[in-house]
Amino acid sequence: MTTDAADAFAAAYGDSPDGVWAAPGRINVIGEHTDYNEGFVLPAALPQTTRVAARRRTDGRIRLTSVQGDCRVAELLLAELAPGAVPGWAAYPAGVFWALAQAGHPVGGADLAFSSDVPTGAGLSSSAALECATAIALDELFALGLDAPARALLAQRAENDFVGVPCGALDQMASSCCVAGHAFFLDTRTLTGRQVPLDLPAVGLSLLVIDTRVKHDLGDGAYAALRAGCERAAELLGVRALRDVGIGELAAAEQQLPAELRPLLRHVVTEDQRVLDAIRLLDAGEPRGLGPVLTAGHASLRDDYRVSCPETDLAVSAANAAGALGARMMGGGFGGSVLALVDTDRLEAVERAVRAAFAGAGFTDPFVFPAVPSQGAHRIA
Ligand code: GAF
Repeated sequence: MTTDAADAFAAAYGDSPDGVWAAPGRINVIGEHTDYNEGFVLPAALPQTTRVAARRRTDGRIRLTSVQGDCRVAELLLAELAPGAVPGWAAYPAGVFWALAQAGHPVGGADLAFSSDVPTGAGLSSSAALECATAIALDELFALGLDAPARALLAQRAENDFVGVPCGALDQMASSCCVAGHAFFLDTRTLTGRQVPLDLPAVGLSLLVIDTRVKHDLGDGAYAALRAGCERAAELLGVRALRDVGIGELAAAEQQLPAELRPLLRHVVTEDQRVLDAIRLLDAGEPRGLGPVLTAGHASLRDDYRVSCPETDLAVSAANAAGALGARMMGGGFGGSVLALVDTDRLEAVERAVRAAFAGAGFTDPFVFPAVPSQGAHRIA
């Protein structure tokens, strides 16, 4: 099987790879900013993937190239990898080598060539796709025998400790562990979960992704500040994480916090409840009921967590006004993508209405595509 990553590999290194692997971006049906509060999430993998063609080396050298990164080759030494030392996109795969080595796994060097169609900075986990593709490739090249959750946690460690972004486990667990045709209900405290069938086309529904093209950057400090605010709130409340505040205890807990931390608590507690509501609806065969849950999630991210922006707000209101059952922004926020639940026969009308609203507001034309729940990281050649 020939792939764009294998072609890039041949062009960069003049040979063929030992194998080619792919890891997807993700949507998140509901459960935003709950993962680092040890709460619940409900992602599904996208068909868009990052592919990596890879060949094992035994001399500790690492060569990295990417079609989207101008095909220049970055050369690194495994023994010299250190947090903060690798600039740009190469930090993500380099971080995975580092995390594996730190955990005592016998990895050597490797030549890798990447190609990706996961939109970057769009709240669709392009970074996790890059990390998880690297993790599965190295796992198999060096016969490490890891399972999908273990690879996800090493990828998260790469992002936390090597790249320096204090993300939770949502993105890497989704990219590694999702199953085609399903959403993945995950408890991020216990890292246990279950695959929930999500065959929306069978009931005349579709999930639409609206990438506003407003690029977000989790490394710019705002995400870390929100996480620190949640941790401070948990400390003041005397709980391990905000996950431990039940919805029935919310009003009393708010009174124990300074005003600026109350909205963070409100979002996290109500968002965990929305994930449980979504699961109940899916288990009961009532997927249309997800619509209001999504829109309530957006209001909470906009008004309490304050990670929305004019473009995501407009995408949500325009989609809903055009007949979407519900919509919300996804991911870290400050830009990125909106997910809308739409009757399949209204897809075109909703897309048209959102584009027209963006044009009217003078915003960049959004990139709109249907989300089809797809396979987590796997080998393709
Ligand atoms: C980003 C982070 F990487 C995730 O861990 C998660 O916190 C998400 O923002 C918000 O739900 O994607």
